[in-house]
Formats: sequence, structure tokens, C-alpha cells
Amino acid sequence: RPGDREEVELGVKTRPRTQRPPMYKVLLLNDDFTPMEFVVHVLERLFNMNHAQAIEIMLTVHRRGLAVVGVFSHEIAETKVAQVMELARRQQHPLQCTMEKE
Ligand code: TYC
Repeated sequence: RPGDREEVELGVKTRPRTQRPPMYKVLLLNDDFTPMEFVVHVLERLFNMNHAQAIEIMLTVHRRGLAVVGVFSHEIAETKVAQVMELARRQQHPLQCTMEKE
């Protein structure tokens, strides 16, 4: 059809798409051994939650098995996971934290 090639080349009828970087959910996993107060401490220190929010999320993980504790860029999510795992390792708690593309 006359005009088609020009429409594509000039961007006519081509919807401009805004590039957004993929975001990553950081997930905290339940276990039977990590003390509740340690999990609350981690959520306050690394995820900027107040005490009430931290308790609420910790109890969600405890009851449901896991919860999203934040959504971040790939680099920030990796850092958060590493920080959680390092704090847990230092206290010899089996707490697990992972990330997943949104
Ligand atoms: N289930 C743990 C207990 O009863 C508490 C806990 C909560 C552990 C959240 C891990 O991500 C977790 N002591």
C-alpha cells in the first residue's frame, strides 16, 4: 500500500514506548529456627520499615511461608539479598532471602 514504508520509517502510527528497567521482588522465606525478633531487626535495618510494619511482614512470612519485602532494581535487589544472607550467616540463623524478576 502506498505510504506504508514511509509511515514506518517516519514513526507515524508507531507508538513511542518508554523503556523501563526490569524490577525485582526481594522475597523472605520462612524457616522453623530463625528467631522472630531477628527477622524484625533485619526488616527494620535493611528495608526501612518501622517496628509495626516489620512485625506485620515477619508474621506474614511466618504464616504464609514467604513474603515480598521490597521491589528494587537488579543491583539494589542483589545487594539487599546479600546483606540479609550475611547478617543471618553471622548469627548462624538459616534465614533465606531470594530475588525474582517481577
Ligand atoms: N518461623 C520462625 C519462628 O517461628 C520465624 C520466622 C519468620 C523465620 C520469618 C523466618 O523469614 C522468617 N521462629
